[in-house]
Amino acid sequence: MRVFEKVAETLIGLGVRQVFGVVGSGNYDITKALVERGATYVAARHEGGAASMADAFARVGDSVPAISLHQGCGLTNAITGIAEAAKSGSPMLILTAEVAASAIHSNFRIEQDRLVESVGAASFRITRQTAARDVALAYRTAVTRRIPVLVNLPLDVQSAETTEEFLPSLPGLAALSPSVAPATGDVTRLADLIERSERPVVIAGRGGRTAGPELRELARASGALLATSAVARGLFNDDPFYLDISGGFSTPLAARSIQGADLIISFGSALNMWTMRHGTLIGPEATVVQVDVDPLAPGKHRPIDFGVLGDSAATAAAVTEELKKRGLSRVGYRTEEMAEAIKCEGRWQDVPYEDLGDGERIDPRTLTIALDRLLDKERVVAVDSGNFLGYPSAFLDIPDENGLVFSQAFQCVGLGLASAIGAAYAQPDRLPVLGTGDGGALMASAEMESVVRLGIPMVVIVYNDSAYGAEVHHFGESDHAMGLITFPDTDFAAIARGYGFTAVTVRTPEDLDPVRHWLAGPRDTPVLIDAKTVSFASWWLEEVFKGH
Ligand SMILES: Cc1ncc(C[n+]2csc(CCOP(=O)(O)OP(=O)(O)O)c2C)c(N)n1
Ligand SMILES: [Mg+2]
Repeated sequence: MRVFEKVAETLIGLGVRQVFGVVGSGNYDITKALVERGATYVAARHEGGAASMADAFARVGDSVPAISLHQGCGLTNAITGIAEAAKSGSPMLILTAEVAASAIHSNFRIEQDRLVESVGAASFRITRQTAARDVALAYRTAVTRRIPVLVNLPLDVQSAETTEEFLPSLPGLAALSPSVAPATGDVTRLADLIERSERPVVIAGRGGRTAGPELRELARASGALLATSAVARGLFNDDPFYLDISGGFSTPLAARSIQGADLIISFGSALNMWTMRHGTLIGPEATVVQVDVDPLAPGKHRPIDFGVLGDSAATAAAVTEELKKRGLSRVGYRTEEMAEAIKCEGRWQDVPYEDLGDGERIDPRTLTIALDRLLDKERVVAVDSGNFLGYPSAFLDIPDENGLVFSQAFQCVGLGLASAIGAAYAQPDRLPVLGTGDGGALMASAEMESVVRLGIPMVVIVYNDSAYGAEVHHFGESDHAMGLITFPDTDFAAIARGYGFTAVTVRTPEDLDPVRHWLAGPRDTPVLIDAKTVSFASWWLEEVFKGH
C-alpha cells in the first residue's frame, strides 16, 4: 500500500466523509483515494471557495470536513477562508501536497506551516513510517482545539510504499469533546447569583448550541429570558421568552431587555463587541457570568464578574438541579407582559419602519421581509459581509441553530457564496439561501459555476447598491464622489443567466413574481435575485462605527 492510500484509509476510518478542493498534480492521488473509499468530493473553482465551503460544513454539518489542495499556490489561495475558520472555531482538515524536502528550489516551495499558523491554524506533516498516526493526531487536534489543521503531504512521502499497520481505533467525535463538569463551588455560586437576581438573561453562543434543552430548562427554573449570539441564532425558537439575537442585530425590544437585566449568564459565547454591542447591552447593575469549556475564554473580551469552567449542557443541568433542590420557583423576567411583547415585537419583521423604496430601488427591509414570507421555512441561510449584512441575518427566520451560517469572525467580504454551497451539503434537506452584497458577489463569482454544475437549488439574493456600501457610509457622502468605492451598476441577472441560473431583476416587491414561479418548481436551476437596493447606512453598521 502507498502512503497516500494509507492516509485516505485513515481519514475514512476517522469519519471524514466530505471533501472540497481544487485538484492539481500534488493532490490528485489523495483526492482520488478518498473518493474511492466513499468520500463525497466537491470541486470548487477557487481554493478560497473550497475553504469556505468546508468552514460552513463544519458549522452546520455532522462530520469533520477536509479540503484538498495543490502544494504552495493551492494553499495561499485558500488562506483567507482558513483564517475565518480559525477565528470562528471550525474544525477541519487541510490536506495539502508539499514539495519534497530535497526539492529546495521548487517554484512551489513556501513555508506552508508558518503560513497557516499565522492565521491561527495548526500544522502537521506525515512521514512514511507514521502517516496514519500523524493524520489521526491532526484530526484529534482539529476536533479538540476546534481549529483548522494543515496536514502536509510531502510528494515523495505520499508516493512511497508503507507497511504501517496502525489503523487507529479512535474515539468518535462525541468522545473527543467530553463533557466538562463544573466545580461544585461554582455551581453553588451561580445558583446563589440566580437566586438573588430578579431579571436574569441567559445568552448562548456557538459553544451553547449543543445545550438547547438544558439551557431552556435552566431559564425556566431561573425566571430568565433567553438570547443567542448571531452564530447560535435559532437555538431557542418557539420558546416564548426567546429574545433572538443579542448584539448589533438585537431588536429594540431585545436590546432594552438585555440592558435591563441584573444578571447575564453566557454559555459558550465570547461576549465580544458584536454580541454585547461594545458593552452597551450590559446595564450598570448587571452581574456578568461566563461559562465556557475553554479556560482562556472568560474575561477575554470584557470584564466579567465570574467565570465558570464547564461545558454548557453539564453546567446548565447542574445549576438547574441545584435550584430545584432549593425549591426555587418564580416568574423573574418571564412575565406575561414580556411574553406578549416578544410575540408582538420580538422579530425584526414586526418592527415598524419607513419604506424608502422609490420604484427604481427597493428598500432592503421590504425585500427581505417579502422573501421571508415566500421562501421555504426549512432553509439554511449563509451571509456575506457588508452594509447589507443585517437584513438576511436578522430579517429571515431560520428553523434552528443549524440554519444560519454567519461567517463574520474575519469580517471578510466574499466568503458568502462558497459558505452557502458548504451549507447546502451539510443540510441537504433545506433550501440554501445566500445574502450577499454586489461587492461580495463579484469577489466570489467563480463559484456561481459550482452552484449550477452541482445542481444546488440555491436562492442567491444580491443586495445591489452598486457600491461598497459599508465604506460609502463609513466615509460619508463626500469621499465616495471620488469613485473609489462606488461603481457603475452591474447586471447580475445577466451574469447569472450566463452561468445557467434563473435570474430576476428586482426594483419593487411586485418584481418578485418570478421567484414565486421558481419556488413552485421544478427548481432545476438555482435562482439569483439582482435587487437594486436603496443605499443607507444600516443600523448595525452605525454601531460598528461607534466602536471604531
Ligand atoms: C476581503 C475584504 N476586503 C475589503 C473589506 C472592506 N470592506 C468591508 S465592507 C466592504 C464593501 C462590501 O460591498 P458589498 O458586498 O457591495 O456590500 P455593501 O457594503 O455594499 O452592502 C468592503 C470593501 C473587507 N471587509 N474584506
Ligand atoms: Mg454594495
